[in-house]
Amino acid sequence: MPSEPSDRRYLATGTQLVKIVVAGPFGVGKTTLVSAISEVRPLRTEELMTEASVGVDDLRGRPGKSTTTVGLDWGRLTIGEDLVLFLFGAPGQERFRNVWRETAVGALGALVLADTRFLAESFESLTLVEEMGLRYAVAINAFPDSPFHPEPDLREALDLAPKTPLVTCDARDRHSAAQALADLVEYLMTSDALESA
Ligand SMILES: Nc1nc2c(ncn2[C@@H]2O[C@H](COP(=O)(O)OP(=O)(O)OP(=O)(O)O)[C@@H](O)[C@H]2O)c(=O)[nH]1
Ligand SMILES: [Mg+2]
Repeated sequence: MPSEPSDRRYLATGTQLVKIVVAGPFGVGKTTLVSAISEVRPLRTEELMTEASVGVDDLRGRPGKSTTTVGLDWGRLTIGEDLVLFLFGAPGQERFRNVWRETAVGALGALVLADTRFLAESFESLTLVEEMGLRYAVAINAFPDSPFHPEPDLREALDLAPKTPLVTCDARDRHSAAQALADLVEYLMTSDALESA
C-alpha cells in the first residue's frame, strides 16, 4: 500500500517536514551516512559488537567496524528554504526486522544503500521497503575494493524499475550523501504519491 500523503507535515511557516528512512543491510554505511549529513547532532544507538556477534554479523569487507545499530539513527537535513528531512536509519540485521518496520511507519520514501561487494544482501531491504509501499532510491556506497558495474547491470541485478533513481555515493562525505538524498527527494516530489495529494 503506498505511503499516504498525510505522512507529510507542515509548519505554520509552510515548511514541509518529511520523514525518510535510510535502509540497507548490515554494515552498508547507514549510520555513517546519517552522521555525515545531519545538521544537528545525530542520535545513534550503537552497541559494541561483542563476541556474541561473531558468526551472526558478517564482518567481511568491514575491517574497521566495531559497532552496530541496535535501535535507530536519527538526523535532520534542511533542503532549500521550505523542506526539512528527518532521517531515520534502521538496523540492518535480519533479527531487527520488526524494529525496521516500526521505524519506517509514516515515511514518505527510503534511501536504500547497497554495496557492490555484497549486492544480494540488499534484496531483503528492497523487499521490506516495497512491502511498506515506500518509494525509494538506491545509493551504492562505494568502498575502496568495491567492484564497478555498469548501471544497466546493477539495475538488472537489483531488479530496479527504470524510474527508480540509482546513484553512487560515499556515505562518509556530506556533499555526496546529500546529493543521493536530493535525487531521492526530487523523485518523490515528482512521483504519483505527491501528485495525488
Ligand atoms: N571506505 C569506506 N568505509 C565506509 C563507508 N561508509 C561506511 N564505512 C565504514 O564501514 C563501516 C560500516 O558503517 P556503518 O555506518 O556502521 O554501517 P551500518 O549500515 O550503520 O551498519 P549496521 O547498523 O550495523 O547495520 C564503518 O566502519 C564505516 O566507517 C564508505 O563509503 N567508504
Ligand atoms: Mg548502523
